[in-house]
Amino acid sequence: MTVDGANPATEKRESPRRKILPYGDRHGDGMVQVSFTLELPDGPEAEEAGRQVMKLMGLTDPQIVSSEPLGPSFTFFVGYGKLLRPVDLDNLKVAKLPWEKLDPETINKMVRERLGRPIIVVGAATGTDAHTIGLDAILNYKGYAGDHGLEAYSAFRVVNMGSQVENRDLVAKARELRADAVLVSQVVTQRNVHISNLTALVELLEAEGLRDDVVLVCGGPRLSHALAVELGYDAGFGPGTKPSEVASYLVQEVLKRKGV
Ligand code: B12
Repeated sequence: MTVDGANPATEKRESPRRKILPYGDRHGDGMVQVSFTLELPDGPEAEEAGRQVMKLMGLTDPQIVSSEPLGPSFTFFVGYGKLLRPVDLDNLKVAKLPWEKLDPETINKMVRERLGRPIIVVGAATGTDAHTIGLDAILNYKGYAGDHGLEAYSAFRVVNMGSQVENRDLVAKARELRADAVLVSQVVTQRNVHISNLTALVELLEAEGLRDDVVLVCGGPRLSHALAVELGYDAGFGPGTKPSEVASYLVQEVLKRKGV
């Protein structure tokens, strides 16, 4: 039997639908691992509540395999359960990013030959956000996961303002340097603070008449291109982003806007 209940021996289809279940230790077993915290002291009641959480997630045969007290009134759980509703691969809508991945030599050459000066990039982690590692991974020479940051390219002049930068200071710096691109990092997302910070920046750039002069990019572990566009950004980059992906996007977008 296949995961959608069809018996391949007796049923023939012109083009079978491609469906998939999570893999635990054999094809189609649907096993998943989840982890979460409940605001309950560790004990039998918390464990039963944990199993209920997993049932509410649509998992069958929920098992709590680890429960660890987090102080006197919270418990952290790890559970295993089965997901029996498959993902229909033929119905997936996959957002394709509207830019192409380029290698660093091509990026440097394009900017040298078509713009004749480096692209000016100003970056910051804004608001109260003190996380700099993600922004540095994209901007600093050293880069991330063996991929050099924008500072390593002759195509970019990078000003990294660091963390806890006020939106007004970032906008002032972008104006002073006549930046081509503004890059913002938002890592903390508690109470949707990233949404309010990012929205306030767009509003400020618009109020200052600068929004159309810069390519506006945001990034962070809970950001996506779709969310960024919804918030009024030109592009957004999520977890695991490599600097060369950002470099590829920036060079294509800046050169397109300059018409060169
Ligand atoms: C290191 C760290 C810290 C360090 C930061 C040091 C530093 N200089 O950055 C310190 C100790 C200071 C810290 C403090 C806090 N932290 Co902290 N921290 C982390 C930790 C462990 C790692 C983050 C990290 O560096 N990841 C590695 C980088 C490379 O990944 P990244 O940030 O996702 O960046 C990549 C992409 O997202 C993207 N990207 C990111 N930014 C940008 C920007 C652009 C323009 C682009 C294109 C791409 C891009 O590209 C990067 C490379 O791929 C995470 C937990 C975790 N494992 O993720 C918690 C975490 C982020 N912290 C958290 C919290 C809550 C805090 C504090 C509020 C704790 C507290 N109560 O004081 C404070 C915040 C203080 C503040 N005012 O901001 C939470 C955030 C929860 C949430 N959803 O909001 C996390 C998730 C921990 C947790 N599970 O609770 N933290």
